[in-house]
Amino acid sequence: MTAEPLRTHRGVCPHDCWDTCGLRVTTRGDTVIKVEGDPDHPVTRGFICNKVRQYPARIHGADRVLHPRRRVGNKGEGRFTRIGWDEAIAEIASRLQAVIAAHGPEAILPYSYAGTMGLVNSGSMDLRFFHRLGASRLLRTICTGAAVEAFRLTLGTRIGPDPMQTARNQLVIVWGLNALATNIHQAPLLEEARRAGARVVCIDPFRHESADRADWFLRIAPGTDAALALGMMRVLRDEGMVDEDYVARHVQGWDRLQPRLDQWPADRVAAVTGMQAADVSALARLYGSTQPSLIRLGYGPQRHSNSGTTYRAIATLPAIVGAWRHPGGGLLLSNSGAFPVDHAALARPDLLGGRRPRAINMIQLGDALLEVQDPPVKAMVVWNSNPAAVAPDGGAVARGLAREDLFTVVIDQVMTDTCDYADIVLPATTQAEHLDLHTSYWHLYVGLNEPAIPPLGESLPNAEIFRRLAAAMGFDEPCFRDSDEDLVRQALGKMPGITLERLRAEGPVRLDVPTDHAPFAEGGFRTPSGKVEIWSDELAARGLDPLPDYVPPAEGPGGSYPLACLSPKSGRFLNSTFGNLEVLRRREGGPALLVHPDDAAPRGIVDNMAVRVWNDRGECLLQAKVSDRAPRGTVITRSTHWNRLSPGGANINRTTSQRPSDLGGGATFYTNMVEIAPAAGSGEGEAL
Ligand SMILES: Nc1nc2c(c(=O)[nH]1)N[C@H]1C(S)=C(S)[C@@H](COP(=O)(O)OP(=O)(O)OC[C@H]3O[C@@H](n4cnc5c(=O)[nH]c(N)nc54)[C@H](O)[C@@H]3O)O[C@H]1N2
Ligand SMILES: Nc1nc2c(c(=O)[nH]1)N[C@H]1C(S)=C(S)[C@@H](COP(=O)(O)OP(=O)(O)OC[C@H]3O[C@@H](n4cnc5c(=O)[nH]c(N)nc54)[C@H](O)[C@@H]3O)O[C@H]1N2
Ligand code: SF4
Ligand SMILES: [Mo]
Repeated sequence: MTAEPLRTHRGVCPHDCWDTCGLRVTTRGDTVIKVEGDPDHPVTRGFICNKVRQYPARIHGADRVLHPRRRVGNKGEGRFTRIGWDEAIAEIASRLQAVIAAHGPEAILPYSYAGTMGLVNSGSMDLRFFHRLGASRLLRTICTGAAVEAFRLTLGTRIGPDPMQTARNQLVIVWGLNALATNIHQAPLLEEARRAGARVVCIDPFRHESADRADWFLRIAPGTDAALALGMMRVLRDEGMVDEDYVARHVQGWDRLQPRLDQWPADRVAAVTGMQAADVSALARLYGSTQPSLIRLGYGPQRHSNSGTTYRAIATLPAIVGAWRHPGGGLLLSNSGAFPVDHAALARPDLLGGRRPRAINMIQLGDALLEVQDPPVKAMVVWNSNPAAVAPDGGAVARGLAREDLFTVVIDQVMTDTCDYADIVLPATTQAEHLDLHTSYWHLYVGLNEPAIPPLGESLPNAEIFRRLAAAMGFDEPCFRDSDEDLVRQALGKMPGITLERLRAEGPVRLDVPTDHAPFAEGGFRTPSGKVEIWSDELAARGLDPLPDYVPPAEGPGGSYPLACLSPKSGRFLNSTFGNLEVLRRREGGPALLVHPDDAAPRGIVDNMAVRVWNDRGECLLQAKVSDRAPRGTVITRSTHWNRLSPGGANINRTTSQRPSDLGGGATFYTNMVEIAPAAGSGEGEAL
């Protein structure tokens, strides 16, 4: 028998990751044997992370869902039997119709996030279905809720410089971002900048792998960045380092901020942030005297109760020194606003037909399932997300999902923690098996993912599953018959010059943005005034503080729990995705907790000891790593491990809270005070 020939296919990584890599997928017959970085993708440049290099094991793994399944055991138990597609779709349609008849469509809750970022399989046919249904709306806040709102209010959008121009800067402040873990193509760009003479500063509570590469690591107490930003602005003002011309033309409210800056001398900033006063002043002087400069802001500092106003303060900084004048300079959080994707054409909110269903914040899923009435949530459809593992207050989420009177459908590729609670599990295709279109929230390229193999088993793309559900519900609008290619064309409708055919022929296409891109060199912010709105008329009208300020995090030292707990991302997982792959779990070495020696010693905690981590919300077991990489008073665990694969069946989200951030209703995973102690019966060297 002769072996089938090897073939390569052009793909795009679907994951919720800054890099949106171009992929080269190698197949033999219907098997994916290798996934590599596309050498021709200008940003990917032939390398990808170790996670997606394991994609063949994910596609062809033993826990892949290949057929629709119906639950036979108790909720949470994870026992299912195979059923056919027709039976599954008919059962779902009749259960949803029964819920609508008894409680109205708002008793149905869609729950999705960014398992795939593809525009065909996320935010298109799926949302059409729920809009037509009139189901409750989901506020998708779990990742960027506060930042989106803060940037909308302050800059009007999320657009920054082209990250490929990072090396043009003489100073790069990497603020709450661990590039080597979460944004691996940013790391070589920072090295390139350093080789060209730039200084790289890292501001983080966690001395992580990327902090080791910075020229200057500044440790900051969690949730205190607004104090630093205000203190920096005060030094800039007092020492005459403000770009008065830029501020006069393009900033609203600098004058009104002055009394507030008066309150932030460097020694007060130091007392709040735990930094040295001299470092606060030195950082401000460096920032005020170095151009071009870039603040590369991550999402970590934004997972706090006060992060809306914090991100307003940080977003103000580059305008004060005129950093936006320079190509490659200014502030880069996200470039998602740069892509004119026609979301309305995809999601068709007009199918609501004038109805305005209630909104449920996805970070309050526990409350939504346990407490919300009028109507209560009686049915939930989950796709592109694994809330049992990633949503905060995981104990409440698990209790809600365990409700016998809740009808739950989960669409996924593998049997996740959430699938364990499903009544029906539907099998989704992976990126190797479907067509999709991708933009990035970091770089400026659009890419088309071509399927490399046919769908495995009976799996189907999300878009097709929602087409079938729509037909079963009797929705006869033509938009429910749009093909995947139609959806790609609709998404591209407002991107002149970028077509499906061109993407197929050429591979990744750059947005029509010059290399010398300096989006706000001449102002033109997308706010009502066209300026950076330090003073926000909208916030004033809403009765909120119109100026950025430092507000202490909602849970702080002095309460019942003494230690702040951060759970930033691991380089080996993508949120909970890949958390089931043996090879990556082995490399990660199990769920661990970094504890500063001064916090470990008084509690009798030694290296490798099993520790219990708890607060009023819940608890989990982790393995202590005594290390000064964690600051005194803060413990750090990398996320997100599966509950099912964690000791005691619980991960760190048993302790995190459903409290929304000050602006935008965002998640506050990192405002989380806990206590820790040796786990009962644990001894030195005992592995979990
Ligand atoms: N390998 C990998 N890559 C990923 C992901 C993944 O799970 N794994 N997830 C993807 C997703 S969904 C996202 S949103 C991005 C996120 O990308 P990042 O923003 O890099 O990720 P985080 O881990 O949320 O936080 C980054 C840093 O913020 C720090 N931090 C926490 N609190 C504070 C604070 O109060 N102040 C300051 N200055 N720093 C603070 C943390 O210690 C951490 O080092 O990464 C994406 N890329
Ligand atoms: N403690 C703690 N918790 C956190 C965070 C943290 O830093 N600390 N980070 C938060 C952040 S930033 C985010 S963005 C969220 C992430 O939350 P989620 O978006 O829920 O991310 P994942 O855990 O990766 O789950 C995505 C699921 O979608 C599935 N999937 C992938 N592709 C497809 C597809 O094509 N079709 C279907 N149907 N399913 C698919 C995957 O198999 C996976 O089970 O987690 C949050 N949770
Ligand atoms: S997860 Fe991120 S770094 Fe890894 S291949 Fe995907 S886009 Fe690239
Ligand atoms: Mo995220």
